[in-house]
Amino acid sequence: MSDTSEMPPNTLYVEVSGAGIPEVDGLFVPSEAEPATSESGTLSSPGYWNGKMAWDRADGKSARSPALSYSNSYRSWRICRLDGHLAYDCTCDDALPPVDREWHVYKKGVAPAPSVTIHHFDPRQPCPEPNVVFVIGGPGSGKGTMCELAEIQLGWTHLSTGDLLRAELGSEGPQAVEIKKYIDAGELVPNDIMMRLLKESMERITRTTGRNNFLLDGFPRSLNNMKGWHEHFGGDIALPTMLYFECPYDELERRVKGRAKYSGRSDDNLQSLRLRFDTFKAETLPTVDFFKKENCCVEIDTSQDRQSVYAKVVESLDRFTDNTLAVQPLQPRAEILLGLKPYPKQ
Ligand code: UP5
Ligand code: MG
Repeated sequence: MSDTSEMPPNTLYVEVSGAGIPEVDGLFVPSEAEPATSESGTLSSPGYWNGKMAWDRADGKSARSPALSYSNSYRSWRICRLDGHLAYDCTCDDALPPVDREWHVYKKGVAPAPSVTIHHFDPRQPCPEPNVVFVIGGPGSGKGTMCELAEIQLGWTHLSTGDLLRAELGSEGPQAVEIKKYIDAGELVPNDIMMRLLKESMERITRTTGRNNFLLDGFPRSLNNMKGWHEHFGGDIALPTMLYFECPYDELERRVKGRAKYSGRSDDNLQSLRLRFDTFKAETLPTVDFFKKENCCVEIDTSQDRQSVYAKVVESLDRFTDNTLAVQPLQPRAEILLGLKPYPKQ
């Protein structure tokens, strides 16, 4: 694993699609505008404007510097056209230009409306390598709960392979029928589907948010999955660490029965649970043995209470976790996941 988590997401790539203003497309780098007083009276410093980061076009073609910056007066992020006039804006207080919502087209009259995608990394360059930790355990062993906590509290990105598959089902994509067949039978979906979903998600997240610490919840489920991993992510890269959640079957059954009352999952019933557990023993445990032999497995007893389990997870992720996030107070959702506050009524 490479420690690219230290790499600040300071390069933005703006991509306009539809009938937008294509001249706005391109790579943006931290602004070198001379310190000046902005329209709201805030004194800027190099690379900053109105107290937030600001960018210039990398090709220097814009008549205005910074060409992408925040306006305090309008409380919005703004991207300029080459002539310096406004092209797109997005009203919000976000610290960085938002990458997860539509930007407003400043001058209407273009139809259909374009959408602007901001990549934190130039998509023409290879995507920075992800830092990956695998999280494996039986159905109901607490993978989703602990990964969600690590996402909220520690800034890791939680990617549940099961959730990726369910999202694909929900979107009724071309492979939805095939995926449903495997999930309902408690069997593993073929490698090519799983690898495509994983690779696309990780790249999209890193390129648009700059985040590249990933917890892969529920992967690898089999030695065959590991083969697919090496084929798609390279055979030479170091083996990721695996967190293995050990929990006895009776406890798994008790938890999944409890979750079935509200989860809406088609596989949260006793029959599917037994099939999933059989698949886990037959297919997944051999991968755990493999990681143990390679000295890359951290075993955690997850039959313990949530707070004890979480403390072990924090310790295991310590090396790649942003220290400033690690010491922040518990978020309200984290208090619920840790059992310190009740779940909201469904
Ligand atoms: N809970 C959690 N921790 C607790 C604790 N310490 N003490 C007390 N209670 C605790 O937890 C389950 C329940 O237990 C929750 O109610 C929680 O509050 C409580 P959860 O965190 O949801 O457990 P998790 O391990 O995530 O259980 P899940 O059922 O999601 O695991 P599965 O591995 O079975 O499900 P997944 O969604 O990963 O996969 C579903 C299917 O997708 C598979 O069966 C397979 O068909 C397919 N799939 C593939 O084919 N390939 C893949 O790579 C991935 C999935
Ligand atoms: Mg889960």
